Amino acid sequence: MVIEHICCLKRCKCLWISCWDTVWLPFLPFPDRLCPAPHETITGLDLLLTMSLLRLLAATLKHPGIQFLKNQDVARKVFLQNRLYVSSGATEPFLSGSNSNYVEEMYYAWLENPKSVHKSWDLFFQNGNAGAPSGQAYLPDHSSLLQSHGLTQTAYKAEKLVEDHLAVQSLIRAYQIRGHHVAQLDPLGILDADLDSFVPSDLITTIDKLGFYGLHESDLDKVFRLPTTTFIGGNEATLSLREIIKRLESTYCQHVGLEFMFINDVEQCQWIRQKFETPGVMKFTNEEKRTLLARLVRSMRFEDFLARKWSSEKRFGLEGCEVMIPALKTIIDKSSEMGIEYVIMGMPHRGRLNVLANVIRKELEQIFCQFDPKLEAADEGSGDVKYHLGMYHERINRATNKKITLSLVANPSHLEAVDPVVQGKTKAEQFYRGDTEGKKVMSILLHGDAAFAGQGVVYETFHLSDLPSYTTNGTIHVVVNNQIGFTTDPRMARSSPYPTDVARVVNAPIFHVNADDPEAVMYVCNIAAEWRNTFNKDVVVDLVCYRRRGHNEMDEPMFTQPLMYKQIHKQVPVLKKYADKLIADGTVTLQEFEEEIAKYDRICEEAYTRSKDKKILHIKHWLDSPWPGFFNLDGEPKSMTCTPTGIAEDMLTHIGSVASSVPLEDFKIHTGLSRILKARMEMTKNRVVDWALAEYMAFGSLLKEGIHVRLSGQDVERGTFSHRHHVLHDQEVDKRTCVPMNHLWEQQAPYTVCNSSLSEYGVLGFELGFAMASPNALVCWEAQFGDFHNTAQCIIDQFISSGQAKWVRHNGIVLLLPHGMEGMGPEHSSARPERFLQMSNDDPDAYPEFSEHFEVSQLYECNWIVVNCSTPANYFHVLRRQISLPFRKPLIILTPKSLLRHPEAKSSFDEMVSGRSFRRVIPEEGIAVEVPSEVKRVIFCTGKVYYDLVKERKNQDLEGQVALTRLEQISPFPFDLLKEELERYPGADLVWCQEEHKNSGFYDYVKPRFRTIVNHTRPIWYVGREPAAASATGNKNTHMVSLRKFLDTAFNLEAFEGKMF
Ligand SMILES: Cc1ncc(C[n+]2csc(CCOP(=O)(O)OP(=O)(O)O)c2C)c(N)n1
Ligand SMILES: [Mg+2]
Repeated sequence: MVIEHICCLKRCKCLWISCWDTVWLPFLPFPDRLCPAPHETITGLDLLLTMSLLRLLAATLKHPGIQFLKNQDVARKVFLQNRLYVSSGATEPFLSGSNSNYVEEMYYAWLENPKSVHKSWDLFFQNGNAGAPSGQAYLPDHSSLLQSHGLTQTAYKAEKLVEDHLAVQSLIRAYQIRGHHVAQLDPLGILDADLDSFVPSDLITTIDKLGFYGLHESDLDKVFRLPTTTFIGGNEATLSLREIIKRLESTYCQHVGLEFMFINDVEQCQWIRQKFETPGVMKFTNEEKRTLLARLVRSMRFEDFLARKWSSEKRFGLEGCEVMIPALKTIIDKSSEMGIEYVIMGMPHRGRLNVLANVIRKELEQIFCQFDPKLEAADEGSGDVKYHLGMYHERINRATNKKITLSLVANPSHLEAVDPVVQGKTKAEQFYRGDTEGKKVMSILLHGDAAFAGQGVVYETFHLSDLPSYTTNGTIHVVVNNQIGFTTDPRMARSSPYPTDVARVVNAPIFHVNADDPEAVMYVCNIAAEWRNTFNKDVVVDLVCYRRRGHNEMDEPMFTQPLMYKQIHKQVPVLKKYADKLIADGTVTLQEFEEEIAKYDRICEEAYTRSKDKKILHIKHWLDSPWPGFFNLDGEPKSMTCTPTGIAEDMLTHIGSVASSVPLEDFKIHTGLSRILKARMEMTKNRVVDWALAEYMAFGSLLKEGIHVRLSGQDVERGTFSHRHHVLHDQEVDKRTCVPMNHLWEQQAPYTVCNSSLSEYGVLGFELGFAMASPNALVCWEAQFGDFHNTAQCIIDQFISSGQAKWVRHNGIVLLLPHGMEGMGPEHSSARPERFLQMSNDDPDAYPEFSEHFEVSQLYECNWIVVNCSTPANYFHVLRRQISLPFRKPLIILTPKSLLRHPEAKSSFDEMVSGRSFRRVIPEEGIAVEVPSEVKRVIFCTGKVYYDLVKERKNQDLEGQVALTRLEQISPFPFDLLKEELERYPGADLVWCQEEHKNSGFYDYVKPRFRTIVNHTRPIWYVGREPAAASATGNKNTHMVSLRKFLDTAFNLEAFEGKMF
């Protein structure tokens, strides 16, 4: 289409553009002022507007025939120079100023083919080229245009034609946007999947709706040109309105409901439209249909088998959504075909056993034996219920004959909590394979409808999906949308139309599909897999289904959903429906179908028989992330020793100098940072480190050993307290950064430091998942302030604290939790150490035996390690110890704030060199130890308060009478070292001093353990703040007064005289 003519028609209030294909496109509504008089020339600003609208129209229409003519050779401009630039706007009025581009384009087109422009232009250019005088080249040709028709009639017809085309375009768009609202998604046919029975007025559900568009029944057989934004025509460029509506209905309003028009990327929208609109796309070969039927047989008969054998056992069956099994298998097949080698899955309870059996292909007897209540657990730990355990399996994908690894991540009951964990593990697996685009490793997350809509961590996880250091390059989400959550109706469970609306925030397409149409489900799953592979973005498949039984098999659903369940009881199972269809169309015979069923039933029966021989349950066989070579063949640590964590001095010096420099040339850093780097250099020269430098040295030395280090959390790159500066920013080149840690050694592991989204639950879960993938990485998550970790409490309680006990899975994640009472208010003071300590599994009352490897074996027995270091050197060692240990344990480090810059909180290289290691306890090293019998009081403390105590003791001149002993490792409790300390001062008061309130901090944890050491013969007095509801005061003065008060008590040697304990 070449836009060839603009004219202003008499009193039409609009501008017309005539096109060679005779479609006349009006610009409506045009305000009067743009068309003030008949045939009046539009000039100046009006014309400018007109022309820009013209271009906008052309761009919007994107008709394949639209040509934006490019400037060609200069010689061709001669005419225009003569005509346009020499002639005045007054003499050739319509050629004035700003429409010259348009006319120019027209002219080029005319030069190439005079017939490509309107007759009037042809005449005009001919006259112009022939040298017509200024102002006379243009002869208005309305006469020829209007010759055969009267003006009114022509205009009317043209207007109608244009309006009808626009109406059809709008209609197509309406289906693309809102067709899903009327799609037949609910297999029960009783609930609207979007929770709204309202039918959008712009969908042609009845013939009278045509009126919405100014169309009429009589227009149904008129033929319309299809816009480029639809593929319903296939190879045809035009279709009758009747056919258009039919095809739109079949694409958008049958068993698939597509939500994608909110996606900002036109190419992605076009891709989806093409995949679903192209006529005949949803066709399957007989072979594919038979495979689908066989998969449905397995899915259905597996549940039937369990129901028959263990009718009163909870299993959270899949009945009502059996299609989920072929759906997952289709996604995996397609992904494998496109190069995926490893699929990591996370899912809730519903249908989990079926997934284990029929997707991951766990041996059936291993599943069945779990129903035996007498089965003993071979592994230590508490274990978990069968529908929480994880799985890892390598096998050949039958559809593609390629190797595939499948892992189902173990999870707690806490719905959706596993989502970020799966993402973190997926990211790590991609990272270690160098799979930067996610072409080899991918994740699939399954969700229940109520949980997907209700749990905030779903949103947090979606927000990680496109962040460079967190993206897994697209996740396929599958929702088992059984339209109920336990007993709760979706109308009471969410405010969004669909349970999947959360995915819209990341522009993920959402494919709703009626789960009773297995072929539609398969089609959608194939497209979801292709989408991920094409765009590396998330996609949601919403399986709209039902739940045949109660929430679990013991539950009576009729109590609360009587009508729904009446319908469900009448519902023909999907397998029967599909089998009947395939038998009816001759794809399979009844006999073949029955044989398929009998074959699978036999498989189940045989496995059941074998399962009875199993006497012992090995939870290890349910490990989702094995670490080959890390443990011995029995899955035990290879030793019970820990290599020393000190390193050679030249390494310290080297790391110190890199940490003080800018490894890139012409890189201008901030002057304030230059000062910091200079100070680091000074420290290195003086053989001392502060907190940040100690951390640098720990990370840097591990990198040299080939250990990947990842530090993630809010603002970790600079450090909340502006102390770290691991990413340098060029002050003159935008976005130019440098990470000196990655310039330490020629051969080193990569260092990842990444500011995260403002999420704790999501990001901590992610890092836990990352740490799961390999034991040879130090994965650290830092809270902005320790106080905020409780928004990730679920990850801490359900995974970090108890993960190993439940799933025999080690994890060495490090939590860095800034902690310290510094008058910063109730939410910037406490990492709540009491909570971590309360969850520590060491027995306060059991006095341990001190074996040769007590320190390491105590660590092996514990569920996590809680430390509160008071020196940079100790922080350095404890980070390195994480990797030196022959096993992995989560490490909770309470990190300082003011100590980051405290002049006393520095360590000498001497404390970090080879031979030195982490000190669980730092005993008194001053004059008090010289004559211990003179010591009247031993104050045990941990962390920052030590520095307050040292200062106060000096002020009060009590250095000979009061000993200060620091607990650096709080849990597991260093019984052995503290016993020595207590025995060193037999006549002294024993005091626990903490800056936290009495009902928080460490006191409740240490008190019973101290008492166990002294066999309850000596009291442990408490010195610290009073009990309080909030973890800290918001009032600076109150803070200082309470500090003063407890310091006074700490050094009042009579404070506890005569007191009972
Ligand atoms: C965070 C959390 N809150 C509450 C529960 C208790 N609970 C278990 S299943 C369930 C309903 C889940 O509904 P839905 O997500 O639709 O899954 P369905 O059981 O229908 O497959 C609830 C509330 C839970 N497991 N986790
Ligand atoms: Mg549900």
